[in-house]
Amino acid sequence: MTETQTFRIASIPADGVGAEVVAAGHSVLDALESASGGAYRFAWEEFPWGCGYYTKTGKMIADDGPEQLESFDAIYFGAVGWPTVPDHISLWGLRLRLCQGFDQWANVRPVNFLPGITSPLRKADSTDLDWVVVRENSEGEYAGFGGRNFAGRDGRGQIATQSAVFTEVGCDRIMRFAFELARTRAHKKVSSVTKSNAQQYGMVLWDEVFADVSRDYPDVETESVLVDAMSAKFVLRPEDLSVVVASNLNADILSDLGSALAGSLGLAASANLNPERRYPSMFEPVHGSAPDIAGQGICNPIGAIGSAALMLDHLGLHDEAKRVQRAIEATCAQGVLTRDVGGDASTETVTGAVIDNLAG
Ligand code: GGG
Repeated sequence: MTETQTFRIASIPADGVGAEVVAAGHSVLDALESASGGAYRFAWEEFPWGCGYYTKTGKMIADDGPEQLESFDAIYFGAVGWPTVPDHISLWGLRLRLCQGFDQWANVRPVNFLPGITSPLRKADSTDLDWVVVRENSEGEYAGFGGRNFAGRDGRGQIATQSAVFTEVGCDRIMRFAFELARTRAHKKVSSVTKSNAQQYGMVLWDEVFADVSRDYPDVETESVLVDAMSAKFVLRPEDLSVVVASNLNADILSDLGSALAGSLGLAASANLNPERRYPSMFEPVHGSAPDIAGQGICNPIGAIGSAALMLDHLGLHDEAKRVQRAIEATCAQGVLTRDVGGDASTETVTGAVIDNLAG
């Protein structure tokens, strides 16, 4: 008899709809586990961190939170943010603390164009589109450099600075990551995005490193595009894109635009990867905590379930990852959709349909 392989997963539902979508992904993995005939099991441990924890303790995560998470095989995350806690405190206190603390420097955000979902792009059928946004996840505009000074006598003289930090090593590794990814795809192309005409130091370094790294990948088509032009290109020339690599802030904005163009932010999955595998990687839907619909059982679980598929792939369960992705596609094609994508199904109904479709 072969031994059961155990994967230890830390779940952090955090805030708002985070709990609902993490529960959805958890049940999909439970269903896979039950069908695996004992080949593998997921050992889950849930952590109560987030804005509720902050209200009780003044902290978004326990002091020794990172140490508690370090030995897990992966982290499955929901969403962070709640109106009672300033967003910069909740984001820095939890999501960014984990991404930066665990050196998850590559944030992979596939843009999922799914059957049965109407994209606002002009193309009637957008399922032939296939983009991945690769977000530099450790520095850039999110380096956390800056400060506030000079309140002045009347309290109106404040100066705030916020510096972006670009290191040659940071640029080089994210670009090589994007090129390696492009090599695995049908459309072997990397589009690099900056605003290097206006931001003449860090983003010019980014452009120079991109040109250097490109020379090592002559089989991959390249382009460098300014972020404003790239926003227009997402809408007007969508078939021209494959892998898009950008800094922390630019990629965050472009991936939201991409998922809105695919039909809804609720569809978008992501992986915060520590490619060296020294620390656990973290998988989460791109969307936030959506306080306006939290607790109503109507949020879209597809982004979180897609993130669970990315987690399976990372754990080496490649066939299972494909099965989950196919089940997502079948569910959407059947028209079992939450209201953000034009349906009226609940979170639970969509999750149940994905589980039913795992068998297909
Ligand atoms: N699941 C992703 C999430 O909770 N995002 C919250 C957010 O505000 N993110 C902003 C960012 O990561 O830049």
